[in-house]
Amino acid sequence: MADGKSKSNLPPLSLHVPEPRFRPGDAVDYSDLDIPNAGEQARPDTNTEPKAMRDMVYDMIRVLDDDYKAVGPWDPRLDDDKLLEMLRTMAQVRAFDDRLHRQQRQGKTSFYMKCTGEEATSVAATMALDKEDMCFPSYRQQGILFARGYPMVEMVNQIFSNREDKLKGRQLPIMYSSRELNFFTVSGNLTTQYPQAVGWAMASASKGDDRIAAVWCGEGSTAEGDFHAAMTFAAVYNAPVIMNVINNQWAISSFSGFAGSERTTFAARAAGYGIAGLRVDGNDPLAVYAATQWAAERARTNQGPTLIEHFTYRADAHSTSDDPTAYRSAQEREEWPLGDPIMRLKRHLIQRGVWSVEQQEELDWQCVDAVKAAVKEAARNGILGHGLHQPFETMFQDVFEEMPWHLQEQRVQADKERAIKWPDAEAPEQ
Ligand SMILES: Cc1ncc(C[n+]2csc(CCOP(=O)(O)OP(=O)(O)O)c2C)c(N)n1
Ligand SMILES: [Mg+2]
Repeated sequence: MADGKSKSNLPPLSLHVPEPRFRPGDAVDYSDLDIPNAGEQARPDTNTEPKAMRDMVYDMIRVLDDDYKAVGPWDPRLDDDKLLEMLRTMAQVRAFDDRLHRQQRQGKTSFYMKCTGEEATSVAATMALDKEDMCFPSYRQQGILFARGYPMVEMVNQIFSNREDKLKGRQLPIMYSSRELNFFTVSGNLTTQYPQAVGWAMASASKGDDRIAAVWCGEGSTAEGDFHAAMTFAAVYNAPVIMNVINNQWAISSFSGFAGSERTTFAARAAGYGIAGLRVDGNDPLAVYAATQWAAERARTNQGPTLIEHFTYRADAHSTSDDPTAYRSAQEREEWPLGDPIMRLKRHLIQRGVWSVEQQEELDWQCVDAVKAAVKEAARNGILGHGLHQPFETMFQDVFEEMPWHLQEQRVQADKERAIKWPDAEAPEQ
């Protein structure tokens, strides 16, 4: 065909370019989404061979039914206190997201990312792990820090890149890090955390330790080579790791079809590598908890890794730099058939008789007040553009034990340019 002459009477080849089903203004109809009834999924033993549980990668584990009752073998049977802690933590994450998003709009920080609608996939998952287990998050798992009790004021200091920012202004806002809480530094380079988590888990196993790793990435990120390299290592070495894929349907303005969702599920990637795979209703906090608990027990008993696809929906914009009204139908959020994780857990607790609409209202106000207080306290340490940031010279410190020549050169050049631009600024310490 290269010479213009067809070699056969076959039709010309054609390329398939995925196209999302709904665009701005379109009516949304999710009736063909395959959503099984809650409680109908069998719960295999945690030592089951991956090939004996292959159906699970096409199914969906669900615990909360349409009446918000917990049903079936995956019900983790948590007590009221644990469920209330889960609800409070998710509500606090949402209140934090809403307020910090507004701080960006007010110019106090350059950037923010919400996890609205996806709170269960980090909060409930983390609650099913041990505090000693190592978490390798992407940028939308702030819920891990909340579940592990990280102070909100530290998060806001980082978001404001102020003089109390523990990361010294070297990370994009929201790219937190906490060694104490076993929360690996968030990287903006998608999916780098996957091979790192698997390598960490392999090291833990090779040392004969008892800690496992958990890693998160978005469905779009599964198209990265790092995802597949990590899967290979996890499978080959039977690494004690839980690999979470948060399928929130969108990767900024690219829909999940560009990462392969038109062909199969993300959980089905597990089958190809011969590891255990679970597909979970990501807006059902009890299902997320139960699946993580299952995978953690599997990893801890040397049965190897598990890939968990959390089927959910990114209810808000990708980040403060994004405007989803330009590329998707606003009806998607309203029509999303799996509801909202906080609302579902709230209803569950109400039907259990341990919670009420009034108590929820009070909780929501408490969460708002707590964030307000944290923001106020952090703002005293500086906000964007107010000059209360880390000293300039810290930019070149801490990476190398001895500063290499090229950084020394860059530092000298930066000092010169700084003296021209801000002649009144104090000279940096050498
Ligand atoms: C290696 C790399 N490629 C591209 C980007 C730009 N980028 C940032 S977020 C994003 C979308 C990721 O989508 P997904 O993995 O589904 O996660 P979500 O944002 O939905 O949580 C892209 C393409 C990046 N940060 N790193
Ligand atoms: Mg996504």
